[in-house]
Amino acid sequence: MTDLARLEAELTSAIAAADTPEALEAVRVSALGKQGSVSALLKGMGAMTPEERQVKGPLINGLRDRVSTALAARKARLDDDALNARLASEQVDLSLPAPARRKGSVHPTLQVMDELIEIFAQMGFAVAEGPDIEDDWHNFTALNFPPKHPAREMHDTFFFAPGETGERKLLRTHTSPVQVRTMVSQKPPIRIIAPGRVFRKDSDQTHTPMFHQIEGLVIDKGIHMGHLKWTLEQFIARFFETDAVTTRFRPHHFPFTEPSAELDVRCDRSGGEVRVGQGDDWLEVLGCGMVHPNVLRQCGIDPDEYQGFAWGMGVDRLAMLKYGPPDLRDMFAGDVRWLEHYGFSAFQAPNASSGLS
Ligand code: 2NL
Repeated sequence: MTDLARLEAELTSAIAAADTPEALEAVRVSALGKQGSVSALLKGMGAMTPEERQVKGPLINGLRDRVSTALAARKARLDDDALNARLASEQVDLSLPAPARRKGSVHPTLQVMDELIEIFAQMGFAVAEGPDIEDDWHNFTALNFPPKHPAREMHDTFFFAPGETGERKLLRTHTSPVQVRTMVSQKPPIRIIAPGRVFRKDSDQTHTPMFHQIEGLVIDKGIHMGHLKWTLEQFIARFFETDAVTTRFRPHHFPFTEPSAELDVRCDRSGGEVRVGQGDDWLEVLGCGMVHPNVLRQCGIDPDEYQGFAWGMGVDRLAMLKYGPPDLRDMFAGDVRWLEHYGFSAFQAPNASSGLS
């Protein structure tokens, strides 16, 4: 038996005998490590005559290749065995009953989302949806945000890396692109609400990088601020379940509406929580306005023929107001104890006959 054949036989049996990853690694180091037996043979080739190297080179390289292959195969086998052992010891019995206390519940945000959808459905609005990943045109340009305008930065947008065409996709910063898509694809009259997740690069006590919005849009002939005021006051009375709603429209600015306003409702904060329908404080509920003629034009609607109003509101904030979870960040922590406390039964979805909440 040649020295090479003997070394190969030794290494092969050492590899087969290694029964832990550590033992196998020790064999690898003893053969292919810096001071390893096979490495020494490879180094030795430098000192050979060309003739000798022509004969021994292929033998040594062949040995190195076979040892590497055997090490890799053994490693795969040991990893497999380790995984199988773990799977066997960590078995989960899926037939076990769930603990009685851990029943699922409906998150306050989605409960309020359902209430809002129910209210507007009764008023004749259809629900429209669109993608979370949007392009610059639907999220900004069509909504009358001028190019490079700081308002784009104000929205703290999450941008994706530019694609092959150089276009940067983004996570929608509001649900308005859903209304844009509706205006582009449908003829007026339009009466829709767009509920959904929106994303802004913002995180502190009162902001989370993902939150929920519902926006609404009405487009028809002869639409004016009176329609906006009546619709939103009706909505607020139903949502806060009181007839005693007093509202206040404060002038505001949005690029996509003109005129624009923020809508406050009269409330009472003296008892620690907010009560709508009494008191002499004000609670900001939503932003709204008449759809800007530039937005109508961008979406292929003639502003001389059609007018519209739109509004938008934060659903998580409304859920906190109505159902009292105090900290916005807890809303998305996924803590089952929190959900047990603030969650709703899935069997009590809001509907017209049994009441909203
Ligand atoms: C807010 C304010 C608002 C809109 C959203 C809108 C959409 C289109 C055209 C015109 Cl397509 N307007 N949406 C209008 C006014 C206010 O949201 O404070 N949201 C949380």
